Amino acid sequence: MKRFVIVIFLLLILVQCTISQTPIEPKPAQSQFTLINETADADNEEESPADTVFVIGDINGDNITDTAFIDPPLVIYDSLMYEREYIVTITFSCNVPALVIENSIGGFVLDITDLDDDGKDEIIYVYEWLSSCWGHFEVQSYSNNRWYKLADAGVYWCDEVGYASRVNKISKDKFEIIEDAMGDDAIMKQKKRVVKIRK
Ligand SMILES: [Ca+2]
Ligand SMILES: [Ca+2]
Repeated sequence: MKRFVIVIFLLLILVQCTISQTPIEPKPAQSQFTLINETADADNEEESPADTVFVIGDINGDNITDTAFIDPPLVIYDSLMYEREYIVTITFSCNVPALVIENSIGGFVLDITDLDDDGKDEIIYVYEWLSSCWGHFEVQSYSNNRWYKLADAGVYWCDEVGYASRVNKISKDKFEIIEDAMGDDAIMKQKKRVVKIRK
């Protein structure tokens, strides 16, 4: 009888050990989103600082040269996983809010002069594009704690563009912007346009 009790006891220990070593299957994760956001550089080669960091002028009027940083674009997919939108965010080394550019896969920032004599330099954002020789850029100004798009212009960037020379101050509240356009005779022309600054 004593031997039988010992055997039963050992069997119970064996069963307990077997149960404790049985792996617990993890529960499958459930998706909570119909839209998926991700940055676009996941599959791309790593960008160099020259592609994402830009020394610009003094955009906040503290007499210190500022730097702009372009983050990888945010890609927004719809529920069918089609790319619906790209959004670029530009941050700055100084205490200035980020500049958000919609419908852009990326680009670069250039410093231009202070167009309206408020002690803060304006900047140019040049849109990168997927194909074709046509692109565009826009003039942005920081004032009253926000960014203002003052103007934009189309350019034929298969030729040398010279962006900064395309924005020229005329007076305290006006500047001239030069853009490229195809004329009726299919010859490329440059057109000048006067922009009045309104903020
Ligand atoms: Ca500054
Ligand atoms: Ca200014």
